[in-house]
Amino acid sequence: MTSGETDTTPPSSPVVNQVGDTDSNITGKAEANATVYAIAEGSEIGKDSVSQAGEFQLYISPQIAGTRIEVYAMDHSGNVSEPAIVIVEDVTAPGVPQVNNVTDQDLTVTGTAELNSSITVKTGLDSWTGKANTAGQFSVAIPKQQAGTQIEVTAKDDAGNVSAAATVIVADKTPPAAPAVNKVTDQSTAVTGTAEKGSEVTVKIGTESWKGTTNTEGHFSITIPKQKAGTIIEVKAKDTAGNASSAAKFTVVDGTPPNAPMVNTVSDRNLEIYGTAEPGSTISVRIGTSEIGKGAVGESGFFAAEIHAQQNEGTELVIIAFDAERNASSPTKVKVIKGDTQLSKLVGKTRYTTAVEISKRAGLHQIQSSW
Ligand SMILES: [Ca+2]
Ligand SMILES: [Ca+2]
Ligand SMILES: [Ca+2]
Repeated sequence: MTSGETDTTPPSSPVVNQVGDTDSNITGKAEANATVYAIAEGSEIGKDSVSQAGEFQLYISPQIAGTRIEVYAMDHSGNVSEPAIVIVEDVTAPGVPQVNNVTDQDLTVTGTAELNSSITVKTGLDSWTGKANTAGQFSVAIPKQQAGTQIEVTAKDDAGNVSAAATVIVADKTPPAAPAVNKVTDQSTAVTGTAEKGSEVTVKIGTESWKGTTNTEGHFSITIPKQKAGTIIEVKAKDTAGNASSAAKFTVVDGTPPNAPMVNTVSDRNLEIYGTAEPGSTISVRIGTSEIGKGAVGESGFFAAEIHAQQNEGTELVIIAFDAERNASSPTKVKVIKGDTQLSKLVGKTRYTTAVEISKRAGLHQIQSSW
């Protein structure tokens, strides 16, 4: 510019570098020694002098992404360039999403994140996506996850900036299955069975209870005092998250064998074996292991077990009582003796037969001559 001449030529438009929404300056190139200023929404937001080398750096407070900034250059004569237009870029990642608790029963991951952001839910190699609504709420459908699974949730804005991940661990809300319990008899001093590995098992009888823990294979054995047959026992398992199973309910069974039967003398003329045993039990008469007769024991405890044939003198009979649970008594062994011929002669006499019957059923071995 020569002195005396009036400069009426405006500078060319500045060349402006991209501006991000975190930037606190605008840089670029413009006519040397000009002044550059930036205008956003009608207000000046910054101003700088261009260096001899034609470079500028004007300070601004960071602008919201999408803001349109016009940058002008003005020379010493007050000529103003056409504006350079720059739209503030979104370079800010959304904040970490807030994620609600997720349980192993849930089919969604819910929470809040940056409005309209895209949500990614990730477990290991699997991922599912959704979108935050205009209020920032999201609900992303997922398949049920196992308790303890780590879930990562990120939000991505439209510019592709991804938030840091929120991490949640899937909580256990699933109760264990009811324990499988082995038979408990009135002889048992422990309740045994299987339940969920690592669960706590409680045995409840009336108002009392006993606790134990399953081992790594799920087995448990909980010591209890002996219970009467017919007692109701309930067994529950509780996982480490405190979820309790339904109760396995069962009855203590009779595991006590009857006492060995008391058996009257048996002669080679007998077709019935008489004696006493546990009321309600069943009598089996055997030779060796083969059954030759049986009978029921009445309420009074007496029995008359029919055998299918008279046995020879010297034959060893084995008499066993079984209770309703088929618990077997120890065997009573009797040897068949020679019958009393005198008595057998008199069998026809009603009075005598009656007396014999009464005596036999009373468990007497000898007939008293009371007639
Ligand atoms: Ca952003
Ligand atoms: Ca569980
Ligand atoms: Ca019994």
